Amino acid sequence: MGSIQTNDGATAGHTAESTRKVIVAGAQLGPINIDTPRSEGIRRMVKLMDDAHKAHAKLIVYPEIAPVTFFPRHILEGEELEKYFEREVGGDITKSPNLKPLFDKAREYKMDVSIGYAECTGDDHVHFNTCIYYSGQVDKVVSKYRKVHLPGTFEPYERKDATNQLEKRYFKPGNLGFEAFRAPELVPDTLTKTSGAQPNLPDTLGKGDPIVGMIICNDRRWPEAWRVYGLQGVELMLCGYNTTAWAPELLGTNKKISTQEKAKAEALFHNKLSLTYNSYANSCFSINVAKCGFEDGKYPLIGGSCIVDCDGEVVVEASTEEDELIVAEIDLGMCRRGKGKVFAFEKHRRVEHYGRIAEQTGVREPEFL
Ligand code: CDV
Repeated sequence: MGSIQTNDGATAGHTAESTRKVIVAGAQLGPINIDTPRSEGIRRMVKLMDDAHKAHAKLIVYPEIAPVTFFPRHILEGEELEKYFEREVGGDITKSPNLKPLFDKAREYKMDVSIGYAECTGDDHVHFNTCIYYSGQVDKVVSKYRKVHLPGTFEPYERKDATNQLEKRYFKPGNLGFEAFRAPELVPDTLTKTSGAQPNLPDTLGKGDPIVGMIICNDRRWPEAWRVYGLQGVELMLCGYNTTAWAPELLGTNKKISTQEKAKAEALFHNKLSLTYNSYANSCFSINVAKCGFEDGKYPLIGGSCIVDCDGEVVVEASTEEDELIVAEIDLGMCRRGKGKVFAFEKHRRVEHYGRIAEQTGVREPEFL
């Protein structure tokens, strides 16, 4: 446990004049079993944060529902279910007793943190699959995202030994949309309101504080989610995931993926395909972080945590299915090329032909001949 992968100290897309370089980290977690105490999960996460601090990272990203086992595979109710959810204290998740040790450390290190957790809201007790962005630079939670695309089923599968994915049962679909936000002071020398600068002018594009977006696991397979962020000029996408490596009921099966080994290879391929293509098509970097390995010795989750650059190339990738830190120095200034040329949306998009994307949910085939 506890290895570190870096991009060999090389700057991904270094340009001498750019001031938008920052060292970032993804904290891949190995399996967390159903009987693993929450405090143990948090201890391992703090250890990875210590390593990220030593590597001079200013941002660390953790997986979906990070500190506990991926409980939506189990049929749970009452206290057995509620115990997996986090609650804000006085409207502040950094004070939740479970997560506080992690945020206390982030405050000490002045490190930005994105972390996924199961959220139970204050008054109305609604459940969401959530992540937040805490800025260690200014000691404040600056954004929250609630997973929009919930995979799986409401009812468990009939076959008793099938692996369930009961996210539709345990969570409401996210109600916060895909709102990009700026990460304060993550890179130096940015334009801000107080300097009197206006965004969206030719000479101020890409010069404010970094524009960040968050998605959770299954969301990464939906180009619509990425494009909504792309339209807000996103430079850095963050994505935590728990992706099963073998679940024929959930994912379907055929000859090509008839064994666990082949199914896992395909799951890893689709993971990378989604992350690399959508990073390229929206000219943004992405930090993508797994919880992985065999939870409870029998539920396989893929690894493949990676940092992808804005040309869709993998900069650094995890090599284990255990706790492992991936680290890269990225240059957000690199995003300008794609945003200004091939994916200059304002020059090339044809929204008059895109109506169906927002008006229609399912498929409607053409009339038969
Ligand atoms: N936690 C997830 O959202 N998992 C899904 C399922 C389909 C494996 C995923 O897209 O990875």
